[in-house]
Amino acid sequence: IHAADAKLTMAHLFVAFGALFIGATAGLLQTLVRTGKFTLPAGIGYYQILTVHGVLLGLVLTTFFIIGFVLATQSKTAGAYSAGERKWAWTGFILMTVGVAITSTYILLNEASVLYTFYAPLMAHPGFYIGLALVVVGSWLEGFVVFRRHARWRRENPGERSPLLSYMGVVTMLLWLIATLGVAATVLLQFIPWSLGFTETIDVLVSRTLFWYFGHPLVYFWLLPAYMCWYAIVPKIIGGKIFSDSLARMSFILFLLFSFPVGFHHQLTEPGIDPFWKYLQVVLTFMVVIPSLMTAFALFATFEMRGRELGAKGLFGWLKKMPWKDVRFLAPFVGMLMFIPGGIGGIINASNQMNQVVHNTIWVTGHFHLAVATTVVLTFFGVTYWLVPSITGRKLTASMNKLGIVQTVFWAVGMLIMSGAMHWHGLLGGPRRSAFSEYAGNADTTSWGAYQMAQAIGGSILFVGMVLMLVIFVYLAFLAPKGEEEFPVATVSEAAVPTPKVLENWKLWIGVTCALILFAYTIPFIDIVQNAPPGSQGYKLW
Ligand code: HAS
Repeated sequence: IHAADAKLTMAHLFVAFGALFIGATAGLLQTLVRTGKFTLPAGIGYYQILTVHGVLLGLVLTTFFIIGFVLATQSKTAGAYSAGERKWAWTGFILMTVGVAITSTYILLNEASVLYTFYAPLMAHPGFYIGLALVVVGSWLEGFVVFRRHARWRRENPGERSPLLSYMGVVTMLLWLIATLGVAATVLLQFIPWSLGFTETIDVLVSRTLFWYFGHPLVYFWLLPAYMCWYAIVPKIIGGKIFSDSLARMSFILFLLFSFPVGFHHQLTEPGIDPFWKYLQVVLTFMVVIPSLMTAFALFATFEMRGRELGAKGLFGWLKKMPWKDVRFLAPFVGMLMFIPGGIGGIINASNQMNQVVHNTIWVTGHFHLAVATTVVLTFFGVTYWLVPSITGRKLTASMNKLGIVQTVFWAVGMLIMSGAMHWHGLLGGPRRSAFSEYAGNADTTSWGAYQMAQAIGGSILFVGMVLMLVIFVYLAFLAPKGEEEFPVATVSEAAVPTPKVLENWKLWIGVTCALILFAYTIPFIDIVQNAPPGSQGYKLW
């Protein structure tokens, strides 16, 4: 890709991997605290490091990595950015980085120990929210650059099918843009005035509803770049082709449509929301499972087609033909594999009755460590192995490839132990978001010890995995031998049907998305505001 675009992507990756270092160290400390055998030194608080962990890994690592990756794949497939576009992207990046610095400062000063969900009525220093708002505004600027570049490609190539990775980048950033409207609203209209003392109260339910309007699409904003790699890059690495361009685009559009009207599945136990609307959003949640099942189908088809080309026989013969020793394949593949239990856990969470059992237990923490911290993050690591050397003019050496395989094993084993223990511990009633406690000798807690220990063992293995990843990243960015590394982008199988033009009809898809949002949220939102308790912000509003 163009050297100036490569610089832009690398800047994002440096922030992302810096966040990985601090965030994962905080994660290790949390698992140690939860064993009850370790106390944090120097008056550091448990919720302080839990906030560091959630904000730096859930919001900073992901957002910076994703935008860097989207920019690189778009520059590769749609062509370099113009000088003006690049300037806007840098402005966005700087705003985001300044925002992260402000937010992190207040967390580290223990003035914002409110976790990454910053639920009201927990109140942070206004700097925490202002920093977050800057991150969001900066990311919007970068999103507009992605939209502009895609539109420019379409103008310059009328009637042609747009590059798949650029198209996917547009959907990913569109999803982010529409989702962040919710969090921007609660931060600007509720949290900032309240934390500055301009308003005395805050409407808790309005703030949580706006947060989860954002929070669920947020998890698909994390997932879609992993799917970009699975659909359009992994087939090239295994020497195959994309199973179907239209299926890939369709699944991205389905994510855009169905990511939004489902936020209530995070609020199933909350009073103040009519059960009918919870029911409706649960049904819609099952709709958003469909594009993941389509993805699983397309990937099996890709692997099988390639396997058969190489002479594989039988249902699973393809397994023997995959390039297991190539970390660029292995890491995302392990990610896919872990998404099978991760996705099943999600379906359990979304089922109203079962949600009553697992909600607010550490089972949920186990679920998202499989989904985001394994599926998504291992795929991002898999991308790093070729992306960094490819855009910095270096080579992924055989020894780094081997170290990458060791890294993948450490990450997968650590996560399986930690997350497996979290699932069981949760079913035994272990709460999430909580430091060690014996709950005044409550009998239930006696069975938790082994699971807490297993989480600390898993967490320690993961810590080694994190260190290995950082060593590899730094080596690939600065020390690897100069050379040319492939930027793998697959072509579409000749057997695939042509892509229908309607998939590029943005007005239509944005229109349907807005209609679904209005349908799922208008009446419950009016209800929430109308029923706000006397004295709250919402009450005055009505
Ligand atoms: Fe979730 C809570 C429901 C997916 C992340 N989720 C969370 C939280 C996070 C999170 C961070 O309904 C906690 C938020 C908080 O702090 O409170 N989740 C779902 C559902 C899905 C789902 C239905 N979640 C994700 C993804 C995440 C993520 C993806 C991050 C990236 N989740 C919930 C619910 C809650 C929740 C409730 C609230 C719980 C509560 O009470 O608080 C679905 O999208 C899952 C669909 C996925 C599948 C799997 C498809 C499999 C594929 C792999 C193919 C493999 C191959 C290899 C080809 C059905 C695509 C095969 C090879 C072989 C050899 C076999």
